[in-house]
Amino acid sequence: MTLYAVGDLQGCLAPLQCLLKRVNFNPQQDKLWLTGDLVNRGPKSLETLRFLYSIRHSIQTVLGNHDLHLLAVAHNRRNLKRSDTLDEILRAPERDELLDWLRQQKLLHHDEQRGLTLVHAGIPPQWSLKKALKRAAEVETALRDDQQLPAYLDGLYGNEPNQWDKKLKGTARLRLITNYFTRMRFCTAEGKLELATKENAGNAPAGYAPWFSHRKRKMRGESILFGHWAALQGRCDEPGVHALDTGCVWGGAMTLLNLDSGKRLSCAC
Ligand SMILES: [Mn+2]
Repeated sequence: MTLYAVGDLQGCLAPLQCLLKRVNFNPQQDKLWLTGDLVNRGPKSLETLRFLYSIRHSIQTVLGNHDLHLLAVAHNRRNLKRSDTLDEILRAPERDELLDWLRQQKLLHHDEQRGLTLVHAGIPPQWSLKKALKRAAEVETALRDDQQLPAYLDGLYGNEPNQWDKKLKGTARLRLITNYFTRMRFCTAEGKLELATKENAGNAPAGYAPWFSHRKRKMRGESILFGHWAALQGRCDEPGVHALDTGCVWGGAMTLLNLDSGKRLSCAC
């Protein structure tokens, strides 16, 4: 059994299949982790989701902002944007099966045995692993609950509140937790978010730094796999923190990390 992790797919199926072929991926034996943003912007969102669903027992994914956007559109809480490539999923005969599977997925996955944590965007510096898992579970519960889901998806969009306060309640609380795990790039040491800047780690807005670079970050030293931040081009100097989004959908490449050997492979997009 070999464990692999791959960065954001965004509906790019051919480079994923190129990578899996190159490592001889065997769904009966091997395991694939995905950093989320499985769909949108790319050419094959439906086929990508179908393929992942077909090997669902061999994969572990977390949800990214684009996956949550798909759920918001599918549940009629949001309209499609012009750049979205999600309509083929919405029209698919098995859309309910695919979308039900998607909403069962986590925001944060931790493998105790391997000491590895998987997340789409990042984990804010002020949270320990224990806190982060607890906060992620609040959102995961809302996603799975038919009663809570519409209000959660309605409240999903927006950049405020931008700073954690344990007294936060309801949709504002869930929105901020979601923004940390699925949209964060830059923040302060206390976890105040700046969501407008998408450039590389060297171009931090004044007073902010990449989430993984804060010296007093609670999870420092623990291994984290993340995607979302294409401008990093897979580079992250922080020990144990692995950036896997190499901007496939933007003309870059897709990156696969073999977690047993530490080797990276990429296929062009
Ligand atoms: Mn993303």
